[in-house]
Amino acid sequence: MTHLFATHFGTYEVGTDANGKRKLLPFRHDPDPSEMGLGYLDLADHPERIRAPMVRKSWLEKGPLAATGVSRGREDFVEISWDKAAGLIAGELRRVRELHGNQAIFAGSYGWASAGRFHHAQSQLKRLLNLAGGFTSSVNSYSYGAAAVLLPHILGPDYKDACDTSPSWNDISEGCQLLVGFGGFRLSNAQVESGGTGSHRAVEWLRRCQDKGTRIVVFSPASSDAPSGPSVRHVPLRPNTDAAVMLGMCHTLLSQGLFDCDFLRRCTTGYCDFESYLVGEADGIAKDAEWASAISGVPAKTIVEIAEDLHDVPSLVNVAWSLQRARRGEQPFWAAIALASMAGHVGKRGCGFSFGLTAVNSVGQPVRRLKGPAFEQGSNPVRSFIPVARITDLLENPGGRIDYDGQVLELPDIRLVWWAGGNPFHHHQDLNRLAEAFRRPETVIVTENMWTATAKMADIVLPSAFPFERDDVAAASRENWLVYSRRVMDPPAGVLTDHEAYCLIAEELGCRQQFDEGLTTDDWLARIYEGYRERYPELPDFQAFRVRGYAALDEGELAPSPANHFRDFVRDPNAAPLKTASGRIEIGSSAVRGFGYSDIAGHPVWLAPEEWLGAPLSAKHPFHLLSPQPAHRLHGQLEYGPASQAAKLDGYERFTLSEIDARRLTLKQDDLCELYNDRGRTIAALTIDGGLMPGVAVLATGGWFRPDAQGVDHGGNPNTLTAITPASHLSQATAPNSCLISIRPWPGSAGGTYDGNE
Ligand SMILES: Nc1nc2c(c(=O)[nH]1)N[C@H]1C(S)=C(S)[C@@H](COP(=O)(O)OP(=O)(O)OC[C@H]3O[C@@H](n4cnc5c(=O)[nH]c(N)nc54)[C@H](O)[C@@H]3O)O[C@H]1N2
Ligand SMILES: Nc1nc2c(c(=O)[nH]1)N[C@H]1C(S)=C(S)[C@@H](COP(=O)(O)OP(=O)(O)OC[C@H]3O[C@@H](n4cnc5c(=O)[nH]c(N)nc54)[C@H](O)[C@@H]3O)O[C@H]1N2
Ligand SMILES: [Mo]
Repeated sequence: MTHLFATHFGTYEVGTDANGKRKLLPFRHDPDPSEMGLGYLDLADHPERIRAPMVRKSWLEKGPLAATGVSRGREDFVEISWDKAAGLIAGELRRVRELHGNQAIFAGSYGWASAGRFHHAQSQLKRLLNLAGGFTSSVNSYSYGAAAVLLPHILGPDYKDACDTSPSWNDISEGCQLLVGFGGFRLSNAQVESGGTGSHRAVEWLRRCQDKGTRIVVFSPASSDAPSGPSVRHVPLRPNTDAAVMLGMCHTLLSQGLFDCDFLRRCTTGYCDFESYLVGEADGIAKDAEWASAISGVPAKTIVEIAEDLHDVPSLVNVAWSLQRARRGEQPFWAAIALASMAGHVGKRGCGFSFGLTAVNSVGQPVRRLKGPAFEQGSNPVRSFIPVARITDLLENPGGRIDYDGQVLELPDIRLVWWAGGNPFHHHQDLNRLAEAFRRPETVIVTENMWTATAKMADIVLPSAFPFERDDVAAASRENWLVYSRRVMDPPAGVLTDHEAYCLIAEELGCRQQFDEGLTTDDWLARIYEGYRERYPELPDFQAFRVRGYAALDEGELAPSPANHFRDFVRDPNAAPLKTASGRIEIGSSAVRGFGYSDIAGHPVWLAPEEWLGAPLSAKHPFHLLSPQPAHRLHGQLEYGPASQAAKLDGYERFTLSEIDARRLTLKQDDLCELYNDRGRTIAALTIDGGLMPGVAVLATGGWFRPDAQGVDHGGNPNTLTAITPASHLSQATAPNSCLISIRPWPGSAGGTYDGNE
């Protein structure tokens, strides 16, 4: 019997060390296991662990109304019993419902939680709250929120998930000779898969493509986004200017007559308007390679060369998700679709366009995807919702209105917030502003396993068991693995699983029977697994699965039918139309144009963001900050794990700058620096990166927000600096990658300041 533990960063085997203590080992069937999780068990007795239900002192003493306001996040907590906690929460839910209605409860509760279908934190919370009359929810993700709203208009709702456009790695390795990656391939990202995996293969596939002769071009401000290898070319460019480069390439193809007229006519709509824009019919500006070069810093000659190549050989344009996590983030995705359509290889094996290769493990994996049941949430009678990244707007502006995808959403008046399985004080932008907004509702409840910055902002904190303290069935909806994740140890006394905690609250609310249906955890796991078996009868029965520890569809084989999404469509667009308004790829969309938003047009365009290296604000804040995913942890999770701690300097996060900028600022390797702008200040230690473009600073996400009494964050969280401004009025998506900052030495380290005027 293999004793396995499933996480978002892969599957681990449970063994023992020389002292007989439990430890995690790489899963023997995983060719490229992640080291990230090896120290996970160490967190079980970490001092930041929450060990009992806790209530903020004045909330307990004075009640929610008198306690609302400035002291949330700045006050002590009092330990209470589970019975007391369940009573307080049930009472508070009843009070808010009766006085303000269920839409006054916000439980969008965005976040990655843990792998495991049954103990999925959001599903547990939403099932409970649906039984209690519902809540205001959120839609879309931080990962590809702009794409999720744009792509249904351009490619149809089947492609709402950005990753679903990608050809399979197998097809790419066989059919594609040139892979052009805007945003490159940050290989540490491929360690992760939502729901877990048994087999990390993305990096191996990328290498296999190179071995088969696929040339790779990477456009990125950082050379570290380019994989190594002789056939790789790195082209640096200013952040947020990719759409301009792509437009310059489209113009090149147009002016040289290298575009595929037949494809554009048969398979796309709206090209004529786009062409008028390219040649500058209305504004007199040709979007040619010279124009794109002035914006992006990429030599015009390079833009022309690569455009010609994209046409001349079977090619694939891949865009990293990070590019749409920016102001006007829809544009690089839309422009890539236009570019690939002009180049004329869409629908050919392994060619065309794709989004997010190596963003997570699954994109492009040639495997059958396991579509199985989740823990049922029930249905939510409340209709009000926000696009997920509008949380600050929601709390700041009750009764306000926001545009979203052709609709106008009214923001309800939120009195109670409940978060479980997510960490908005990690993931959301402009954390100082979020902290103010979080002081407005009457009650904040957080279910967490550690004292995250979000838990500290709560009134009631429920301690949650770690995933290695419970049994579960884990599966990712884009992978082919099911893992029986077996408890490694018991949770501390005083800590319950989310399900056990909500059973107590359901009891108080009088809906216990509907909540747990009288089933044990084992019953639930069997029920979930049997749901998979109904769809995939070849899976072993539950007992056999439990004993073996895992099951995989077509283990070790390629998927029976290679995914080539656009082949049938391209062959005969009338017989196999896309589910867009026109049935075609919409290079121009009359729906998007019809919304009339100021920050998105009816076809791909380049619109300068407010914060980028060409903006007036760059005279004051001369560095463009990028905040990619952390290589040694999953967002804020595992922050106290050994891998994340080892990557720091004396507990401080590291950020990177180019050699030129370090010299200008008279800073040395390891100097502590203050990164700041009008929104906040954070401290991080300098790493000089010879491959980074001057003018760009990189600070990964996930450092825990730890503001001192002056409001200076010592956790190195980039979201102290980023803005809540959305990608556009269309998507209202998050846009942290459009952020200008200044940098100066933090007292204690030598060095001058650089104000941008050399
Ligand atoms: N600046 C900037 N910000 C970003 C991004 C960026 O690129 N730049 N990227 C964004 C993206 S793409 C994402 S997806 C988000 C990620 O943001 P989040 O998903 O919010 O980050 P996590 O740290 O994974 O938060 C999950 C939390 O759930 C808790 N948890 C785990 N298991 C359980 C459980 O069983 N029960 C309960 N109750 N809690 C549990 C963990 O302890 C953790 O605190 O960040 C976004 N933020
Ligand atoms: N180890 C680890 N892996 C993860 C995660 C994690 O927390 N840890 N999180 C997972 C999640 S939730 C997600 S959504 C994915 C995200 O996957 P991505 O969105 O692809 O990842 P990022 O790391 O945000 O950005 C990738 C690269 O984009 C480049 N970049 C940023 N802005 C620009 C730009 O304007 N132009 C160009 N050309 N390049 C730019 C940066 O240099 C960066 O290295 O990662 C997943 N993988
Ligand atoms: Mo994400």
